[in-house]
Amino acid sequence: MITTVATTPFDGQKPGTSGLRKKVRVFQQPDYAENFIQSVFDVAERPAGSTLVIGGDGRFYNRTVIERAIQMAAANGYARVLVGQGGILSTPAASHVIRKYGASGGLILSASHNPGGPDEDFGIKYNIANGGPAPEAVTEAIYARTRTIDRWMMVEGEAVDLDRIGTSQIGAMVVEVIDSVADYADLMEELFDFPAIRAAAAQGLSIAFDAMHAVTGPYAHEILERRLGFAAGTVHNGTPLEDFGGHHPDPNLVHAKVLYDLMMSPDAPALGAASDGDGDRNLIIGKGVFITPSDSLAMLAANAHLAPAYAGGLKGIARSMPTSTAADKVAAALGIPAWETPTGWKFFGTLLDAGKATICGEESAGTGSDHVREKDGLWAVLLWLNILAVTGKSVMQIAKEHWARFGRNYYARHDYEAIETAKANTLMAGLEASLPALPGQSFGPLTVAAADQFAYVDPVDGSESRNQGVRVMFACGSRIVFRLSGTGTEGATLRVYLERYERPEGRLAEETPAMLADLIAAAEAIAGIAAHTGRTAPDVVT
Ligand code: G16
Repeated sequence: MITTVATTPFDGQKPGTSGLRKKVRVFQQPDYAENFIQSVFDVAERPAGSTLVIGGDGRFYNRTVIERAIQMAAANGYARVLVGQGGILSTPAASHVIRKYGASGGLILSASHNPGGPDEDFGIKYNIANGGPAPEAVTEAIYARTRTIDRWMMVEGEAVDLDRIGTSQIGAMVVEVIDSVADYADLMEELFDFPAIRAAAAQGLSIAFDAMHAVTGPYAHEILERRLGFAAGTVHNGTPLEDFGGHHPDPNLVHAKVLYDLMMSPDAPALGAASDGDGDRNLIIGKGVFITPSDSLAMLAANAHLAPAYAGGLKGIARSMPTSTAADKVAAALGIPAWETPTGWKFFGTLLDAGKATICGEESAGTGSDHVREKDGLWAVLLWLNILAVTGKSVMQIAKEHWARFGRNYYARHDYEAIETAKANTLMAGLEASLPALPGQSFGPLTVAAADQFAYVDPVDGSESRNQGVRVMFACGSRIVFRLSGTGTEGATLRVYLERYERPEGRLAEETPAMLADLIAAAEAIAGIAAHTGRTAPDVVT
């Protein structure tokens, strides 16, 4: 029997860069999660007989929302729900399951790399039938619906046992609890040269993988230790915990410091890697060398042909605007298109669907390909392992050879977190107002060649996205980008992206902070970060 519950709209249910992210306490308000999910169901394209995929990263409040989402799906006419065992599905695994089983979409419960627990963060995102994040037209429609919603619907029934694989029924709807890992692990086995990696592992190729007590633990245990034969203990922090052990499941040099220190020590394995809360991000560190996400994208693209799935070549490479231009140089050398999109994986969907790009990546530690429609942390790790196994080279060798061929893009992102929103908006407005006067001005040795606010017209569907970040381009090819994050849950986060290009005959083996010092000073002079925010140093440098 369908129960209809009267409700009233909540302010601020606008999906950000990647779904609706708020504090758990916000989600715990009566009707809060229900209003959002009902709004998704009210606007989503879902023909009669549709299947819905549900899964999450295992964080606190996951199970509560999954149970409610299943009851609501039954009342809203879905024929079938596929849910990961224990409520667990990594974001890329959910994308794969949506595609493999022809679902009309999926709900992924995650706040990604944000911390978890009763006082921390939670999130809900909706992915469409191609397996990718809902595009802006859909998220706008969901948001519009949240502002007028007056009821949500559910079917009450026996709670589904999320821990037991099998099929049950709620009303007319079938609920299948599926193995969270198997489909995804099979897909990885199709893409990569598992025999070559297995052979290299047997001969001493080693990896330390930090799952950060988040969702990739079970996936990494299965793929790295069981299917590829890396030693037991290869996977660190491999049990998903509701609060990620009290840490931020954010694979960067701050939150994965233990891994970084290991990789800089004499005992380092060949590859150090980590993934985030929901398994879509990756961190790559070689013995004695950190590979920036922008460089990793470029190096993976340059060597992708070594993996069976990409042996026939790439159709194109796409990167988000703030990501360094290292990948563009690879695309040029391969004679394929390089696409520059706004921040947000959702912008890659049309390019991948249209066959215009095969590999995509972002500075925010995301890399992936057309095998799913999300970025994929373990995919990147496996492609690196495939390359190491087939070439027999070290990460350091691959990086040095890459820079010697394409030049090196020194790169860093400076984050100023939890700034008062009004102050952050004033800073950005000031920057925008200063744009027309910037070209020709000099900051130390740097002269501004052009400055603009990035806007994008999707080459496939023609949709337009404005105000995607302020770009300041210098005559020497260096660049600073300023934008406000769309994923924070507290105040505003200012991101300042700094990039300096050195040609193959230039200085390729310097320390990044020294190479970026002039750009850091210019960023302060141009944006007045200290004056606007009172901050004299970033909270996080990645
Ligand atoms: C999300 C998006 C990414 C984006 C990142 C950072 O990643 O999926 O496309 O690059 O946020 O976005 P922002 O700079 O707006 O904070 P995730 O891993 O958090 O889902």
